[in-house]
Order: sequence, then C-alpha cells, then structure tokens
Amino acid sequence: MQNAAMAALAVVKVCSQVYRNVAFCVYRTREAYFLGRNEFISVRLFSTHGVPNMSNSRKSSTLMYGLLGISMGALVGAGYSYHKKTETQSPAILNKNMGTTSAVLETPPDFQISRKVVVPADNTGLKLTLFQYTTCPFCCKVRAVLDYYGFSYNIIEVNPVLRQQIKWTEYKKVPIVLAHVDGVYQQMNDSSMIISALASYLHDRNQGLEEVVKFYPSISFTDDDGKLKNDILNRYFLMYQGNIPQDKTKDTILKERQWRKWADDVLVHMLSPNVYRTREEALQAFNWFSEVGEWEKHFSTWERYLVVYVGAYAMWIIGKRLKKRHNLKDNVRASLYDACNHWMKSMAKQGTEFMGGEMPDLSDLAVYGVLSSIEGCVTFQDLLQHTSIGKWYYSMKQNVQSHAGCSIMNG
Ligand SMILES: N[C@@H](CCC(=O)N[C@@H](CS)C(=O)NCC(=O)O)C(=O)O
Repeated sequence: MQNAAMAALAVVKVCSQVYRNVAFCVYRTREAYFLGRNEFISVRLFSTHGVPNMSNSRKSSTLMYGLLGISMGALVGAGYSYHKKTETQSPAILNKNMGTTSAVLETPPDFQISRKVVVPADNTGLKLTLFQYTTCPFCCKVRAVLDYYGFSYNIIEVNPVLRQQIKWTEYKKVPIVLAHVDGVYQQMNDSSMIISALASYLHDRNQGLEEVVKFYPSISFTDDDGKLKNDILNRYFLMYQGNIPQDKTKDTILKERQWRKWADDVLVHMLSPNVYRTREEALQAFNWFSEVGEWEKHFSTWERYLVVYVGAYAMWIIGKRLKKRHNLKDNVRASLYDACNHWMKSMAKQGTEFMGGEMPDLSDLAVYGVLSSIEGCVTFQDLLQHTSIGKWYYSMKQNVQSHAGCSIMNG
C-alpha cells in the first residue's frame, strides 16, 4: 500500500510538472498566435476576469494549467496505483475451477506404526492412519476428536527434524490422516478439515467419506506479499446437506464454528510464547515432548538430543518473535489466562457444562485438544492455578478417554 501511494505521488508530481511545461508551451504558442491576431480572444481564452492585461492573463492561465496538470496527474496517479493494485490482486486465486481436492493413494506409504488405538465400537472400517507429532496442538485436536467418537487408528510419529515419514506427500505439515475407502487411501490434510470431514461423515454415512472430502477443496492464491498459499476456506463447515441434527440450531452451529476458529486463530498462538518463555521452560517442555512422544523409541539418540537441545533453544528465540507477532502482553501468561477466562466466562454465561451444552461439541474438543498439547509443561500447571479451567478440562479428558461420543457410531 505504501509503495502504491509513493508511486501515485511520484506520478502526480511528474505529470503535473510535464503538464505545467506542456501548458506553458501551449500558452506561449497560443499567446504568440493570438497576440498577433486578436488579443481579445487570447485574453478571453485564458483569463476569466476579462481584463485585457497580459500579466494577469498569463498568471491565471498558468494557474489554470497548473490546476489542470495537478488534477490530470492525480487522475493518472490514481489510475496507476489502481492498476498496480489490481495487477497484484488479479492473479490472487490461482485455481481455474474448484480448487484441488485431497489426493487418493493406491497404496499406503510404508512406515513403522508407532502406536495402535483400537476401539471395538468403531464400525466404520476406515482404518485411519494419523501422521503426527505427539505434542503438536493441531494433532492433539485431531486425536481428541478420534478418541471422543471412538475411531480406531494407527499413529505414525513423524521425526520433527528429518520428517522422512511425510516425504511421500507434497503437503508438508502434520496432521495428515489416511482413510481406507473402496480399496484406496484417501488423504486428508489440515486438522480442521479432517475433523469437519469425519464429523460430517459420521452424521450421515450415506455420503461416503471420499465424497465428503470433495467438499473441502484447497484453494491456491498469492497473499499480499506475493507468497503462494494454499487454504481450505470452508474447513470449519460441516456438510449436513440440509439435514441438520435435531439437537442443533443455526445459532449453535455458528457458535461451534466460531469457537473452533478461535481455538486455531487465537488460543494456539498463546502456546509457544508461554511454553518457551525462558530457556529452562523451553528445555523442560522439550524433555516432556520427548517423553510423551516416546522419542527414545522412535528416533536415534543423536536425533533426539538434536531435537531437544536445538529445538528448545530455537523455540525460546522464536517464542519471543511470536509474542510480538500475535500481540501478546509482556507477561505472556496473562494473555493465556485471559483467553482461557474468556472461554470459561462464555460457557458460564450459557450455564452449561460444555460449550456444546450437556455434551461436548467440536469446539470443546478443539479447545481441549489445543490445551492438552501442553499438559506436561510448567505453563499448564500455572494455568490450572490461576484460572478455573481445570474442572472443564478434566471433565473433557474423561469424556475423550472414555469415547463418550461413540454412540454416533451406531446411528
Ligand atoms: N492449519 C494446519 C496447521 C498444521 C501445522 O502448522 N502443523 C505444524 C506442526 S504443529 C507443522 O507441521 N509445521 C511444519 C513443520 O513442522 O515442518 C492444521 O490445522 O493442521
């Protein structure tokens, strides 16, 4: 924006200068012409005062041309800046049709399964595989949903430094989920899309998962800095296909969507600056990640030390940048407490145990999932001490671990 304004200003200046010069030349030529022929015409043409005085006439006509020049310059400048603006905006959306739908694999990538979660109630036959970092908040969110509804799934722990386990895919983030449908493997990227697709599928299994996934295309576009981005714009929408569940209203659907988005856009950004607040806390956090992610089992010793020590130091530095980028308070804990108090107060206002009412909804699962990613960190202990979120959190944990939402598996 600043560049466009500077360019417009420069063009206005140049144009008005050129116009002044051109106007002056035209004036001189016309002056010479009319002086030779008919002074009256010359004066009438260039002076509105009708005083047959050459110096007045010259001044006013210069003024007029100056003004004309400035307005033309401004016009050209505005046109130029509009052109520059539209020039960078026009190729913003790069997809020709509907965006890119998630990939389908004939054979699954061959990696050692880190852990198997088996829930006998799962009758979907989807044989889900989750590629994850154990303590990534987005992966924790997906696990919270899978566990709550009672899906069986395999976990493949991805090495956060070498990331060999996701070399097979162009999408370079975790979580990724593969689902076995009709003899092939449907890939799903992005935690919120995975959750929306699976929840939509559970709501109405007549729409096959491969069909549901097609409702979440990835759109490619260039952002304001000209960087290529991919985004699933409707990732928080559930595909009810006009068949809204009985216990939902338009308002509760909207509220669930907004809080899910809040979990991703606000709450998640509180974590790193808090967890990596000091070097000691960063190291403590990484040691807990290593323990809970069983890095000793999955990675070689040198890989583990590399991740723990280099990771902790790097994140301590990055945490400070993230604090600024996301406008956290100087005391970063206060921002985290504020966010959690906001969540708790909204629930108290509703007078229900969960944001979803009597039972958790996807927003409860999202907020719980995000917070569970720091459960073993000093930050989480501080959070329990300084806010009243503990009761809701442990109630959520109990519901998730007992697969309290699994009744949906049977219709
Ligand atoms: N919008 C994505 C964000 C996923 C994400 O940023 N994941 C991080 C891990 S927490 C990641 O994989 N970053 C790339 C990397 O580690 O190289 C989602 O909701 O799944």
